[in-house]
Amino acid sequence: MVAYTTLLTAATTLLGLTAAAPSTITPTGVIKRVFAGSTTANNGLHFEPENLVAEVGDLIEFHFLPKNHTVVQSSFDHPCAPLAGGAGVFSGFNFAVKEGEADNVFTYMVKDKEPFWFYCSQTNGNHCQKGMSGVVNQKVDSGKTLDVYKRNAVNTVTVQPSADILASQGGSIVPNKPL
Ligand SMILES: *[C@@H]1O[C@H](CO)[C@@H](O)[C@H](O)[C@H]1NC(C)=O
Ligand SMILES: [Cu+2]
Repeated sequence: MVAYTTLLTAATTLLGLTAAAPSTITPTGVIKRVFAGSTTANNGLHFEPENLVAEVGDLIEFHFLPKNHTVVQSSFDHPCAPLAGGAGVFSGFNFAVKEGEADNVFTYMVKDKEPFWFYCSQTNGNHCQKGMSGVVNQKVDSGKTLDVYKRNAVNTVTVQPSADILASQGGSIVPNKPL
């Protein structure tokens, strides 16, 4: 929170918009857990749940099940590719695990009510093309649904968000605490 506020303040100063009110996100305290991988659905290439509704300030917390998955923020228009501009959320390949859950989880805070598309960027087995993607706050009426995203993903080639595959951004890697 502190870093985020500071950044916004710095950007505001830079633009000379001193009158603009500093916008900060108030945490709701709500944590929504998503499991990356699964022993059942879609042969494990799945986020559960994969279609979430969340409020600004909610934390989305990814728990990684076996294999070697990631979470990458995407756009509806370009499935299996990171958000343009390089500022999207990325967990990094930091959660490979053979059984149970990875020792750490990846969390990010919901910043607005716009759809947040995400996919797994594991190319070994083409996870995204096989349906390992999800969305927070999709707009059903727009026709931009997760079903369509998945259909469009089939013929894409996965793009990694950065050359350094461990470099997570836009969220936090924290210990996986038992409930
Ligand atoms: C996880 O997957 C990435 C990308 O395929 C690979 O470079 C990395 O070595 C893998 N890590 C482990 C621990 O298997
Ligand atoms: Cu995956």
